[in-house]
Amino acid sequence: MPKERRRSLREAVIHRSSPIIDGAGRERDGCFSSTHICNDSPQMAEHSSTSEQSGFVSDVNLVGGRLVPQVTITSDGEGSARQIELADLDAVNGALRRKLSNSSISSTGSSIILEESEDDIISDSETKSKGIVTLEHLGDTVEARPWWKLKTVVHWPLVASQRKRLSWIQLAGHKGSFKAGEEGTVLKKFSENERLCFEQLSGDVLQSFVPTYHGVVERDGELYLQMNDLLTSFDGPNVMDCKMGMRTYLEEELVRARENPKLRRDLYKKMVEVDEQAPTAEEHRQQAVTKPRYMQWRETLSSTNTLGFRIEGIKKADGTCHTDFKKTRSREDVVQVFKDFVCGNGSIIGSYIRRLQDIRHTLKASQFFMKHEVIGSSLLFIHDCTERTEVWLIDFGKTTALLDGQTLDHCSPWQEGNREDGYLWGLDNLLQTLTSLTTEDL
Ligand code: I3P
Repeated sequence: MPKERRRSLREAVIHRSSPIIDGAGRERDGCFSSTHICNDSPQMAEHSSTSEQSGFVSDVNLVGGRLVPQVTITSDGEGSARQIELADLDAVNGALRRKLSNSSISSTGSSIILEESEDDIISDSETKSKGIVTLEHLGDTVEARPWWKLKTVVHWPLVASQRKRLSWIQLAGHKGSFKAGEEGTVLKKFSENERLCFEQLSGDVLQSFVPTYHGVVERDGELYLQMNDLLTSFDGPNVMDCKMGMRTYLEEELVRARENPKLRRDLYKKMVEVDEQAPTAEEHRQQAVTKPRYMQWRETLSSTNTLGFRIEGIKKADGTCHTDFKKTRSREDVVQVFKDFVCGNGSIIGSYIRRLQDIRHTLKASQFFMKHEVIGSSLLFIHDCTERTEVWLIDFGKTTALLDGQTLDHCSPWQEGNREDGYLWGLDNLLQTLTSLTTEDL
């Protein structure tokens, strides 16, 4: 599918019910086109003849059996980020959500669609792997700031010739999802799930443990969530991303996957890179696996299933970046990684434990936490040479509200339907693991 076509398919759709306000509080016109229900298929660029025969259905248009309007945004040209009012987003009727998984727990069946990867709000040129990415910074004051960071993205110090280019190290998540924001902030690609979470976290006891949220902004025709850069106040930060929970996919993803199974070649390739023996004979033959199959394999390979968390990536102050923790599974493996991360400094471990205890205490009191299935969210550990430490809750793209009246304890075993995520169980295991470290010879 041509690039332009794919881009228009993933573009957001907003029914304009109120004006867009620019930074100076003036009403702006011509920013958004009118709403339309788009029946184009947003699926992968390539798909097999099988999928053509089976006539696949657009899962952006049909999310969980509901029709989802697409949003068309027309940029009004250059520019810096503009604040988007809540009313504009409300008009989307809760439908503009980051597309979640669209594959199947079964890797067999004639109606399974074969696809390379899932492109949703991620632009065509952006891939979804981890590693170094270079982003254009649009501001003028980059050189004044030694570090930029949000969530799982960390940048290298600038050299003179790179004044306005930032090299970022992405420890986890979708590459290409971030842009530098105004001073001290970063922009993350818009996700309705995540926006709702930030809105609902406002006023919740957990608020002080998540990055300060500054609302939705539009830049170059794309929507972003603006939030504080967590690294600005650190002097050469060391950063670790720990993905929490015993499960990394939503129940909703499983349901959708059953309804519309797809095979993914990219996930097969990632699987084989780690372990050639991992795919079944059938998967080898198809050279593809379904997303739930891949996600479940990742969970058993790492400590997600056994400990309720896993280490996704580390960036150290010396510039080294490590993202190969797919096989870090046992408690001993985790201990070793933490030891290396803090360079054997027991005082830093002690501070991390205290902060995690605060987080645990607050989670137990949080209405938000009680009423959400928290999937794919991470704890971001940060410390520097002054032994300053912080731990933040980040990444709510797959954190989803429960039905009215339903609550989770975040400890009970998961059975499909109960939506338990094992977050607190994982946090307790993490606390125990770190506590064992302080009693060991560091
Ligand atoms: C990715 C990881 C992400 C997931 C992504 C996977 O695997 O599990 O959490 O994104 O799915 O490819 P890995 O860590 O091995 O690279 P979501 O959590 O958003 O589903 P994707 O390829 O469909 O983006």
